[in-house]
Amino acid sequence: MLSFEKSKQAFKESSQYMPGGVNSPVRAFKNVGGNPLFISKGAGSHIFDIDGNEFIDYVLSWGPLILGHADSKVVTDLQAAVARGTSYGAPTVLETELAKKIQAIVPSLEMMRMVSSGTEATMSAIRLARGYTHRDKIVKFVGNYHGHSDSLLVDAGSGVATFNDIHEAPGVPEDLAYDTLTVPYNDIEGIKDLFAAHGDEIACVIVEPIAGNMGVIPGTADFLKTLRNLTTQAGSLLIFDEVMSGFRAAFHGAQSIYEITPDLTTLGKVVGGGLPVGVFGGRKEIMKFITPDGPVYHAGTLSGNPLAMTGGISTLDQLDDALYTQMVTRTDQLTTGIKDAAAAHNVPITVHHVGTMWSYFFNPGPVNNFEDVQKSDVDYFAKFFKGLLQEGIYTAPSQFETNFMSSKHTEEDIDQTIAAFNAVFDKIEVG
Ligand code: HOZ
Repeated sequence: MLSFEKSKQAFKESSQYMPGGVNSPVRAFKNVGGNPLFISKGAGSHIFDIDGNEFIDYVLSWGPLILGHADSKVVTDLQAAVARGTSYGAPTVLETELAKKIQAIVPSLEMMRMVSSGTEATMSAIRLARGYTHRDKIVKFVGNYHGHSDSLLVDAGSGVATFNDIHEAPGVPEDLAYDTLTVPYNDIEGIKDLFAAHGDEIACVIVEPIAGNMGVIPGTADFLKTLRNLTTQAGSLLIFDEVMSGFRAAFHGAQSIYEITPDLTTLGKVVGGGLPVGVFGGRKEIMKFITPDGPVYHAGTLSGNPLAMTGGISTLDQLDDALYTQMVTRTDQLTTGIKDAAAAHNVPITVHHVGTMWSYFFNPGPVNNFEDVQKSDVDYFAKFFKGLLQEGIYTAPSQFETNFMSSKHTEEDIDQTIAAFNAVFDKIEVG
């Protein structure tokens, strides 16, 4: 048995200073057994905790680390950047350099703004959509998560789904929640009905085209096309939240898979290479509504921070189609191995993967929306998660999150992970 004694002590101490002992709730492991590991370092596909345990890491900082931990070029570039100063509060050419790279990969971002988190990106995109259309209502989908700003916490996935009743959002003014309309994910008739009733009041529809905050659930092509058509007809904006799926579902994002051009896109995670970065951008005429060109306010002391820009540039510089082929092949191998292991042990499972994103539900499926995810056996998930930890595998500590693959995961890592799944299925019986 691995010992987590030092992590336990560290958690006891951190709990005196931070609610739940953490700075972001899912990290607390509360729903899977309540003792998070405190990490001392990461290297490639592996992380190490303060007890000296080593794990193959599929959380990868919740997505950003597509090149694994402490990639040598990213580290060298950051070391050089930090020596030139950490922040200036004035423009640098690094911001334009990163913007050009992003635009080359995701061309629908004709103009963009850099921010410091995915939450800021989605919050700012929503304000822009409201300012541009002069409408207040927004539409989101049940179990999609777009960060923790007030308007977007309604019926949200991720930590909200992990710990709370998603229909409750204490602290969010009722008047604000009133303007957020929700529909089940992948529900074509539901969104058509909503537009029939409220189309001319809707500023925007925001959607995770590949949902990743209730496990991985791809939007169907018909569903996403319907969103494009309805928003165009109603004069509303379509926002693709690609904070998670950007550079992950495919090199050029989920929008390249579906061949749909949203009006606005939000990015985060990979775009900062492990530093705090978010981006919102899209059609030039809409982005021109942002201050100082236009009337919709947006600002940030650390927006476009030189270290954050360097992390993003250094990461995007190293991505190419060949690397994606390698990562997607490994993801295919792993998810096939997990399905086979579950089948050999008669465990009902649904495994989803898109590009470098993957997750599994202890649920015979199909899993197409939040209601389906809720049918999963979360008690077995919690036991299974702890079993995997004992086998040296670090996965997302919630049924409502996604696992990731990095360029540093090796065939050996994959084989070891599949062996671990088999070992845990041997030890922990379902039901
Ligand atoms: N909301 C993030 C995953 N969807 C979790 C962030 C974190 O805890 O670091």
